[in-house]
Amino acid sequence: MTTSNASLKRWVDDVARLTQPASIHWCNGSDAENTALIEAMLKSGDLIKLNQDTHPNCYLHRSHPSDVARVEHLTFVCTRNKEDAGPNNHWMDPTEAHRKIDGLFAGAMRGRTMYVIPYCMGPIDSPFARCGVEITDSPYVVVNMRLMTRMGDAALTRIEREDKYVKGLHSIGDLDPDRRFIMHFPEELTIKSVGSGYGGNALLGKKCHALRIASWQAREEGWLAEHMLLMGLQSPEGRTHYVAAAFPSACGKTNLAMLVPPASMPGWKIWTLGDDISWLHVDEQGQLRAINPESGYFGVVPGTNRKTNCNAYDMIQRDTIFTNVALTADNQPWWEGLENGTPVLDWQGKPYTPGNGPAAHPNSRFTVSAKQNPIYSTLADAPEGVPISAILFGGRRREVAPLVYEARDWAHGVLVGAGMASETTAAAVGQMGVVRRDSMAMKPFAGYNFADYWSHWLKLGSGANASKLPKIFHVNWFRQDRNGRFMWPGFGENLRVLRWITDRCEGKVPAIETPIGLLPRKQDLDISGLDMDPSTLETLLSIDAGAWRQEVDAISKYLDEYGSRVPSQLREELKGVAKRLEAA
Ligand code: GTP
Ligand code: SPV
Ligand code: MN
Repeated sequence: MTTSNASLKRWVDDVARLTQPASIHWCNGSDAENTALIEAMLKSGDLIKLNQDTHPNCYLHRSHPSDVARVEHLTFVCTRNKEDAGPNNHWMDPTEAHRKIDGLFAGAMRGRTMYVIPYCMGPIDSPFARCGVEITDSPYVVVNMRLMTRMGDAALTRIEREDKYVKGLHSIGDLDPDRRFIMHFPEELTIKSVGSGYGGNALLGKKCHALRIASWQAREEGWLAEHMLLMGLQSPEGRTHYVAAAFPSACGKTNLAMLVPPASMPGWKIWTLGDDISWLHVDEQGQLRAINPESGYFGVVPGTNRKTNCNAYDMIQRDTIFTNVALTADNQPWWEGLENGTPVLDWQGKPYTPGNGPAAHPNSRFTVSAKQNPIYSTLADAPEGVPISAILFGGRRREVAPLVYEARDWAHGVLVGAGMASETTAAAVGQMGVVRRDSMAMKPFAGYNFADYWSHWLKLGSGANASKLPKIFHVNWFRQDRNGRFMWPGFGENLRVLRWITDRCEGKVPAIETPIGLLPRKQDLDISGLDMDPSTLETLLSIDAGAWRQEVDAISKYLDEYGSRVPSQLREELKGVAKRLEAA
């Protein structure tokens, strides 16, 4: 098989000349192809068969111990003008970057099969979908891309017709972290990634294309590519609101998108459209709409159980690829937070000894088709996407940020997103638990200068129909008490907060004006049936003016890092908060 598209054919030939594979395989996305790849990986040891009685068609992949998460320090945005990448990105001159990485690709696929993966991000028939082709020497990448994207013949047909696609070149190289680079050339719609086989570093449709390159394209074309889940909330009366929420990596998107309503809230239904990425655009009526460009989930495994999220738990009992989980004596996958079973082998395949670190890697992941989600929305494939009622920003903050507050308007909401911060997690290599600014949860993923990105957000709002603009909120499920315990029960109970949010969208309840935004009145946030004393709710819904003055100073310093490109409107919004805090 090959292609009728001359430029695609030429690129594949060029890559083959550089990387010297033993053979080339064009992926068609069929079941037979998938089965053959899995068989081959079982033979090579890339996959381990899990207990097929308890977990039919489930497999375990162990990545190299030095290759278990995204590597932000090795991720580059290579624009002609350094300022265009911004202080939020590592930058390298494109000529230098190509030279450096092509050196690592030279002969990298010798003796291996080179796979050509045509894929589409978004429903194949959607005008908002965008295509790409990933070339890789990793069969693990192929089977993951098949779950995560619309991959194969249908995508190739669209690519041949449109003749516009993102070129992604990937090789696992020798997995030496000193020869690992994830490089983006947004001006050339090109990605080159070498030396890692893991998740966001290697499945190029995901973070590299659908966020870094797409955010660049989105600015040029007037839309947004965001690190957001996408969900529908249906009230007992049958009204559905669609909500998009940006939380940093490993901060609760998958769990919120698949929320199981608590027994105390009968009649509410949640529908998942996506758990990680949303592409948003303003339609002809001025309404913000969103699609999920992905078709599967690459989700955090630890913490998943029947109680925290039975939808996620049920979904991963079959047809799932697990990466870096532990194993029980009878070959079932095991992870911290799973309520039953005992691990005998840790994520590296070594005998597990308690007290010697976790059995499953904290960033262990499942890959599964979205179709297996019991609450997958019937509108997830709608080419026009769904109308958005509310945008949520949120982080992991043990203090300062209240459980929920509403921005005063769109421009203030952009400040809330731009200024948000969160504690770092295991999703990226580096220190954990450190608070850092993570604008719109896009710090690792914005493919251009954050200052320009904030301007783009402001402009998008002013170009939409003001009466149809979604309301913007900030949430924090992760407040801790003096003993380090989470003060809010989280998971399914988060629906209580979502309910206040939809009440606000419908204009059903008033809110309390505070210097940082609008907070719920206590009587409007239903905590009935929760084991929570009123003083806890009081703390969760209160604002410490002193701490917030410090927060405003920190945000102001953060904006300063972006210099004169920062939109003055954002500075004005921040001044407004500062003034209101002074008066408080
Ligand atoms: P990425 O896939 O990395 O972008 O992450 P994500 O935002 O989808 O995070 P996910 O939902 O997988 O959650 C990550 C971790 O946070 C898991 O260990 C969850 O158990 C935990 N978590 C999720 N929601 C809540 C919550 O409401 N409260 C608390 N305390 N923990 C939560
Ligand atoms: C994240 O880190 O935000 C993820 C996982 O969703 S990865 O695909 O590895 O980036
Ligand atoms: Mn993510």
